[in-house]
Amino acid sequence: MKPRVLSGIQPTGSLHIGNYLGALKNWVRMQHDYECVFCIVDLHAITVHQEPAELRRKIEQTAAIFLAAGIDPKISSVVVQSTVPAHAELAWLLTCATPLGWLERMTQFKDKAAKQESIGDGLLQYPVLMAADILLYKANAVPVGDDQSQHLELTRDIAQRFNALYGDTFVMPETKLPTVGARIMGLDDPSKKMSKSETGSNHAIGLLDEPSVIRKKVMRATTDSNPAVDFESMGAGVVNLLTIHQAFTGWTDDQMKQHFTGMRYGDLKKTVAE
Ligand code: ATP
Ligand code: LTN
Repeated sequence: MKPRVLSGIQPTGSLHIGNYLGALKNWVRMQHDYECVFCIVDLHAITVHQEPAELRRKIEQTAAIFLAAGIDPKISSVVVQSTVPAHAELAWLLTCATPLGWLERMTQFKDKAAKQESIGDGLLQYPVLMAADILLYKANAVPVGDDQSQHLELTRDIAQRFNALYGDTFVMPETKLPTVGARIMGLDDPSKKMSKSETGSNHAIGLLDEPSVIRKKVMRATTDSNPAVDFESMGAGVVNLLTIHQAFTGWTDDQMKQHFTGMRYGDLKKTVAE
């Protein structure tokens, strides 16, 4: 039997190249070696308010993007989380085995809570539901971007605790990060992770953006005060543009250095935009 993969994306906002390079691209590659379940996690999406009609539209759009990116429904399962009640049921059982302090320490909770006027309990429980998604399918591997590493560690902690309390029940899942592109940063502010929930018009490159829009966004990306690429001293914006290029092309570090050393930023941006 092939080992199992489970991963998920929230049907919120517009999917961007961070979602593709951090998650989707790896999913497409792994589906031949693993038995895969890819989840559209609408129950996670409603931890912050969503308009019901818009959420339904986003679920369909996310499914279409999965297929367009190369997820093959003949070999992989695509699941809308809320259609399988066992996700929420297991989440409750795991909630009862999870100390509150573990959840309050999660950085995503702290970041998202800081942006809300009143903090819903769902936001705190979010990683327990994520643990349920993974443990329910006895997934061996979970391909995600770097921002989810802490949630994966928590998943293993919850599984270990549950197994210790009730006997060997859950498989320990392994985190699978891409070697390049695990954390794509915002084009407008390279100190922040590219994210669907950031509203700035030059923040993210959407998977559904027109080529002309993508070019404009890349040309406007924040760099640093050097005139040209110097691999010994680069600001985060330049590192980000090079990372995006490397993740899409699959070039080695040596190829990157040979091609880009000394290149002026205008030309670097033109190359990345193409
Ligand atoms: P939100 O801002 O609404 O939380 P998001 O952009 O973080 O959304 P998610 O649906 O939470 O997107 O994430 C889906 C997948 O994409 C996860 O595996 C996550 O790790 C990955 N991912 C999200 N943003 C990035 C990024 N900037 N770089 C690499 N991977 C990312
Ligand atoms: N929290 C994840 C989405 C997610 C997920 C999962 C990822 C929900 N359930 C299970 C991997 C496995 C995020 O990317 N924000």
